[in-house]
Amino acid sequence: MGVFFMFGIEFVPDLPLNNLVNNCVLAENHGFDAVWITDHYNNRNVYATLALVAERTKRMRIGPGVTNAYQVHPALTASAIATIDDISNGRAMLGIGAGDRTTLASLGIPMDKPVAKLREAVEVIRRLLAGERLSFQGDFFRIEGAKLSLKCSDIPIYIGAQGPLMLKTASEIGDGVLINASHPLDFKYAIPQVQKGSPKAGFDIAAYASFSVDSDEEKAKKAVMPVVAFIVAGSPETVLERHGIVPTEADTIKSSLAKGDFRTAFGSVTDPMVDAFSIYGSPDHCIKRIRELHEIGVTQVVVGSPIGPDVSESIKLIGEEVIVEFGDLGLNLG
Ligand code: F42
Repeated sequence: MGVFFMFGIEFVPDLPLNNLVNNCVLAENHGFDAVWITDHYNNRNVYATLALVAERTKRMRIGPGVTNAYQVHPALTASAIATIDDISNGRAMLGIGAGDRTTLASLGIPMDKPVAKLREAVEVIRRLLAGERLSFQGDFFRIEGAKLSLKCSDIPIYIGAQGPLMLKTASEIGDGVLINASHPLDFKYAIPQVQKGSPKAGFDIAAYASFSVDSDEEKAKKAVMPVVAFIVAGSPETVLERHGIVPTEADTIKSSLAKGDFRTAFGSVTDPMVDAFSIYGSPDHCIKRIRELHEIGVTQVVVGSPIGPDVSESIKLIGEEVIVEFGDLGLNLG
């Protein structure tokens, strides 16, 4: 069981940024410790977004959750995150993963050897961030005498991971892992995989969870159903089976989404699906779920989309009724 506990929050920069930045400030004022901004080329750029967040916040850690080494060369990632660290007075953290297979395919980038490539990328990033003049001859990256012109703090690197090999690797190369899941069963599977590697002391196991809180449980559920539909459609069969969801139910959602028939897709989301793929409901119910995760070994809960039916109100509710319940567990921002 972890000795510390953090609350993170995730935002997708898919709308004008004013609202997102205001919600980051609100989250900071309501006790959140970290903000993760998702990285997809079709949304607003993740580092431009983080620069605005850095300017307006004072305490929270901030970082991309997650970038990848297929679209961005690790030297550029090192430079970008060092810049965010500079602007934020040492509050940067870096989330990096394999990348989204569908997005990469749409850009014509094959996802070859994702684990090995990520391992190299993280080594390059760490050595550049440490101020080294780097010459590196890897299988994927060849670097001759590269050096950053700016110094930065010791930036924690988190690995986005779901697969067994990536989970194990995360604990070998990372300071933490961001696991896209919400249910204890998924962490009962994932945490032993992480432990097969070599997690250092203070290694942070983060549940990157789909979250929806409201005092009205039905409203919370309704808000999370579209997100759950996409999660079900994108989940491998092994994960569906783990939660007792039969493939045909998932197929209906998948084919409806593919046709753009959102009414059928969202209407086909069942209660067991919502329970498996989100933390939703009243603050009390969410507290219960978070405690279960903490008991299994989760040390950070990242409150992810949709957050709630009214994002700002839900942030306040989480701060006032959920985060306060975990004050006794302390905090270690490293
Ligand atoms: N993706 C994005 O594009 N943008 C985001 O903002 C984002 C956020 C995010 C947050 C948390 C999180 O957990 C994931 C997130 N992702 C985001 C998705 C992320 O980029 C990955 O797509 C996702 O984490 C899936 O990764 P995975 O751990 O399932 O790894 C994949 C690649 C996988 O198949 N892993 C297998 C495994 O067992 O872990 C490895 C299979 C494999 O390729 N093995 C190789 C082989 O050749 O067979 C051998 C190993 C090698 O590479 O050398």
